[in-house]
Amino acid sequence: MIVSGCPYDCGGSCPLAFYVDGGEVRRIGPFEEPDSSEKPQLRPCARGLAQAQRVHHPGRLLYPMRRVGARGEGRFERISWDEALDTVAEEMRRIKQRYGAEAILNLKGSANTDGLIHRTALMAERFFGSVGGYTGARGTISFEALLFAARHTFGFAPAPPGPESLLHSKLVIVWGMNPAETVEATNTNYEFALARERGTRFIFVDPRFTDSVAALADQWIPILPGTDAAMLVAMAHVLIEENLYDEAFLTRYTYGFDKFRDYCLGIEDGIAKTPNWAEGICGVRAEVIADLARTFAGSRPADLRPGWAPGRTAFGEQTYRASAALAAMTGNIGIPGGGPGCSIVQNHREVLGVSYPPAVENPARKSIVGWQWADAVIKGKAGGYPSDIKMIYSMGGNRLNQCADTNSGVKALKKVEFVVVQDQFLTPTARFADLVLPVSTHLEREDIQTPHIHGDYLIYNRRTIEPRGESKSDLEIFAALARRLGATEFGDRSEREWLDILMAKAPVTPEALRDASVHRIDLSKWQVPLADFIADPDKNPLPTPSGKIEIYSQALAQRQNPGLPAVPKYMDGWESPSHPLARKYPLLLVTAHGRLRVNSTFDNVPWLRELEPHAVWINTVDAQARGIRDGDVVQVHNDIGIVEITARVTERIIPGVVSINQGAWYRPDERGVDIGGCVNTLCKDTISPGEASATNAVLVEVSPSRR
Ligand SMILES: Nc1nc2c(c(=O)[nH]1)N[C@H]1C(S)=C(S)[C@@H](COP(=O)(O)OP(=O)(O)OC[C@H]3O[C@@H](n4cnc5c(=O)[nH]c(N)nc54)[C@H](O)[C@@H]3O)O[C@H]1N2
Ligand SMILES: Nc1nc2c(c(=O)[nH]1)N[C@H]1C(S)=C(S)[C@@H](COP(=O)(O)OP(=O)(O)OC[C@H]3O[C@@H](n4cnc5c(=O)[nH]c(N)nc54)[C@H](O)[C@@H]3O)O[C@H]1N2
Ligand SMILES: [Mo]
Repeated sequence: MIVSGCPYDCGGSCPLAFYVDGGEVRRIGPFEEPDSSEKPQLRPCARGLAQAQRVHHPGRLLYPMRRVGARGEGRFERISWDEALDTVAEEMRRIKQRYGAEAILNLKGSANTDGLIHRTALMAERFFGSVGGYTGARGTISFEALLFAARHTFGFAPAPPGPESLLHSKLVIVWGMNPAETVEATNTNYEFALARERGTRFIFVDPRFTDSVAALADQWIPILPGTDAAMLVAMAHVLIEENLYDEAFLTRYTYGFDKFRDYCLGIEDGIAKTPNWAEGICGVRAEVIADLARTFAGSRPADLRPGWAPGRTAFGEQTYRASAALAAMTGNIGIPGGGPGCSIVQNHREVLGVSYPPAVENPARKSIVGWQWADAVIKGKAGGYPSDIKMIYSMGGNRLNQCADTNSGVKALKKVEFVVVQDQFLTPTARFADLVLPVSTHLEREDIQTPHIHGDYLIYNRRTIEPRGESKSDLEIFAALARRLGATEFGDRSEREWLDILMAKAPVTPEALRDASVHRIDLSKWQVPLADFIADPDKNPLPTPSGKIEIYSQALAQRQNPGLPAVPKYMDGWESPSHPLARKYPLLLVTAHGRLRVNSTFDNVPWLRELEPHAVWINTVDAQARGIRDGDVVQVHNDIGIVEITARVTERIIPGVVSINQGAWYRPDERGVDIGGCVNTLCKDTISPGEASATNAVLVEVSPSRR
């Protein structure tokens, strides 16, 4: 038995016991920490336990390969590593000389998020920075809207309340979050269940009756996606009208509440944001909205906890600006059991005494919004983007599949002069490569991993099996390329040398951690975000212009962008039921993260596919109106694409909304219909004013398949 970790980008971070025989992983189980009686087990999920089928999958890329057919056709021939690396280095040199370094797009992905050495996105930036520069893909597709709102409200992004804080909550409002399926941290779901067992009330606001709702909810409030800000400002209206807000808290800790009050009451624009007003937008009955506002105000301490999905909508920022305002109005910020209403992953690397390899700046200083890469490639400088991309280097991501508008992604991949993909599988993106470089998995190399949310532990990633075929780690590949390109800044260190450097300040040595597998630290000090500020706001001001929680953001006021108002506001998205397009495409699509995959990773694992068919959820009312029965093959379509998929007719989603989990592999057939069921065939690449990807609340129609 060999203990190692699972560093994928699912939010969790788990140690696992691997039973290896004959050089192959035969069985995987959970890891029991010998002296962790006080701590709950870091319990792995189905994906972690099924990963032997991924690592030993017959489709693993084993050798470098060169394209032989047309681009995208998927035909390749095996070549040697020397030839592959020489070709990549030559192409990079040629493109840089001819067009400048900015013509190379670093299309990094989030594959390995927890590894210190092998964290894919950081390694790609280090490599491309050290070899002369690139056009970067900026932003965090997961939660850009939340980050934007947090920075303008608190000056930084607070962590979510820790598990010990949660036990004090009388009420948790889980808003667009599904921890029973979509992992936040390894044990979030367990922590919620524990709090509930001890008496905390849970209310879920989600268009879907998710497994989390089934397991944890005292109440389920279904809502139309993309309209959360309307419901939140209506709740604020109730608190104001019924004088249920904490005036003393607002005076001491916040800035500009009066302007938000004026907006809610309609003093600013003549429209009072009453529950009746909101009902017409978000589909939640006015009494339910008013009740929720009163319950929230009457249940202190309460944690209003929005997930990240509501932010991946047209004006996603407003949800979190509004939820933070509500958390402040109810005096729930900085107290045990409360919450800031707007929080984000927190990696406790400093407390754990570990670091990443040093960053290398991008000498070309050019970047595009990461999820608009295809549009940027197609339109280039003439379309207002900062560079004309001639080469795409995709590493640790499957961005054709994972960014909105796959059909335009195909055009972009066909347009450039050279495409390199560095992956473990021939993904939809890799099919378009001119050169494919096979990468080893985390089980075939060594690293340390830290969870990115409230992780009070380090895990040693042991090499469990030998690299499959001729696959190499990203570190080896980039180091070999850096040598060929004469770049020294990337460094030519072994994994062991890196570990000594990155763990120099850690409480354990790499050897001791390797023996123990997991090392825990005490995070009890970090349970209550913003506690210091609340304890003494003069001594510990926030990094906002006023030093306080900015319900009215001075920085946003200066920007004078109507899409980014200074106080939280509801604005009608460009894909909403009131949009003219809704006459043609009347259903709103949500694209959640499911239990079968980590984004598009694991989509090819048979055991996981057996758990649940990939399907579109559609309400019985909507299905009947279209002559669709459960199990029928249907087409989900709009102006940019068509997905063919099985219908799951269910009451678990509200009428007017359909849902397809993101991450299934794009597979267009000869008609141009995506029979793989990739949601991004339907999502548009339009971004929110704060640059968030808007892949939730997308207008579509569902029709019986004409086949
Ligand atoms: N199992 C698993 N876990 C994962 C991942 C994975 O792929 N698989 N991916 C990880 C990653 S990269 C990320 S960024 C996070 C994502 O974490 P989240 O963004 O929180 O997760 P989602 O599953 O997209 O959405 C959560 C819930 O929000 C609902 N929802 C969608 N749109 C709206 C809306 O407009 N309003 C409201 N109120 N609800 C809405 C969905 O129905 C869903 O039930 O998850 C991480 N965890
Ligand atoms: N419609 C819609 N689209 C979405 C989302 C949504 O909610 N809705 N969510 C978005 C979110 S939050 C995210 S984070 C993105 C994720 O999108 P991506 O960052 O593209 O992540 P994955 O799809 O998991 O692709 C990771 C790829 O890296 C490969 N890989 C795994 N380990 C390694 C490694 O060590 N090295 C290398 N070189 N490759 C490796 C895997 O085989 C896989 O092909 O998707 C986004 N796309
Ligand atoms: Mo993400």
